[in-house]
Amino acid sequence: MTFTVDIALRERVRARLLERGFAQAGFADATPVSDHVGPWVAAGRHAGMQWIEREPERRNDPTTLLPGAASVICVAASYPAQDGSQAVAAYACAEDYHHDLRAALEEVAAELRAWVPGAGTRVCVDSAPLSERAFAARAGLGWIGRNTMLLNERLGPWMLLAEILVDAHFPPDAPAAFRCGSCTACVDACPTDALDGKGQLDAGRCLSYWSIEHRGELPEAWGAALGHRAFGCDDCLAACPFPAQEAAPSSPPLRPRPELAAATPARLRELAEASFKRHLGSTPLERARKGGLLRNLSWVERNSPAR
Ligand code: B12
Ligand code: SF4
Ligand code: SF4
Repeated sequence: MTFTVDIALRERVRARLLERGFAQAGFADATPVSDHVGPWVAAGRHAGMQWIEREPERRNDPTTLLPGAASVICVAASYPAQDGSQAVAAYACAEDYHHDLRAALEEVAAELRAWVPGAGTRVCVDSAPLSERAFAARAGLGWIGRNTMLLNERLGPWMLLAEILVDAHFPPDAPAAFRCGSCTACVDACPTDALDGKGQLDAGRCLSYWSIEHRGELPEAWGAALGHRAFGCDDCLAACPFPAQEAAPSSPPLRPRPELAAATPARLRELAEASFKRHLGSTPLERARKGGLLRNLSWVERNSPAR
């Protein structure tokens, strides 16, 4: 039988997550969300990301990750916005969030288990096969915009998502309303027409995919399309009118490295060649590995030799 938690305890957990530095925390029922990933994969929009082909329906159902999961506790960690002109995307200018967000969530999950004796938890940070944006939307952290990002008025799209799955039932929060209105700024700003305007992204046309996920050489057209981008792309985030005011600074579980936001391609090459592992191995750039970053930098240098 699933244990049901009262509102006072829910608010205690939320308060702890906010104290621990998350910008937002929300609660969603763990019943499956409708399958968006399956049709997306079937349409071939996942490009070369074969890992997402494996049981895409698992991503909708948290009980495949934690048997008996009844609630998904969703958190957002905010990070400083960039204007899209940088070589490294904003989220990657911090120590690898997988490690630091996980450590902060494990700490709160242990407290939760002490408050709800017998409860089981599982922490998920990006790499778990879970539709993080769909559950974050259900938990009221924001809405899914035309750039497919989870965003809200206060932080815009500049936040990373993570979750604690729990087999106790917490009273859920209300989902946020869709607030994009008639805006299409992100769709118009995408340099490669990767967004269809109806909330679908074609990874095979996305510079974030080509610079981070694609393995091997870049086809000529996509290397040239990278322009100045050595890792990731923020154009469809930077174009967004949200947040209307200055976004929140980094949530404490993220440890920003300002020198990465300011790094020129030449400096990135220097760091990667001196010791990728030591200088960049603890940041999200690790995902592209040394070879992927140097491959991208060669294109960036070719595309804009003056930088
Ligand atoms: C694969 C992946 C990518 C791929 C594909 C991106 C994509 N749009 O699908 C690539 C490599 C291109 C990519 C790029 C980026 N990514 Co990425 N990525 C993922 C990953 C691992 C899986 C996403 C996935 O399943 N995609 C398939 C689509 C079909 O599913 P989906 O993302 O869940 O979103 C759809 C459904 O949720 C559906 N939906 C479901 N329920 C509902 C409910 C409502 C009301 C609505 C309207 C829609 C809806 O609509 C969504 C849009 O199609 C997630 C982590 C995770 N485990 O979820 C991170 C994740 C989505 N990425 C993230 C980030 C930060 C980025 C980049 C900004 C990095 C960068 N600067 O380069 C870019 C942004 C590009 C963009 N506009 O999406 C963050 C996004 C945080 C946020 N605020 O939304 C995530 C959540 C990682 C994290 N833990 O924080 N990413
Ligand atoms: S990340 Fe860049 S290439 Fe990908 S959809 Fe957004 S603007 Fe387009
Ligand atoms: S740029 Fe406009 S359409 Fe795109 S996510 Fe932001 S508000 Fe929504």
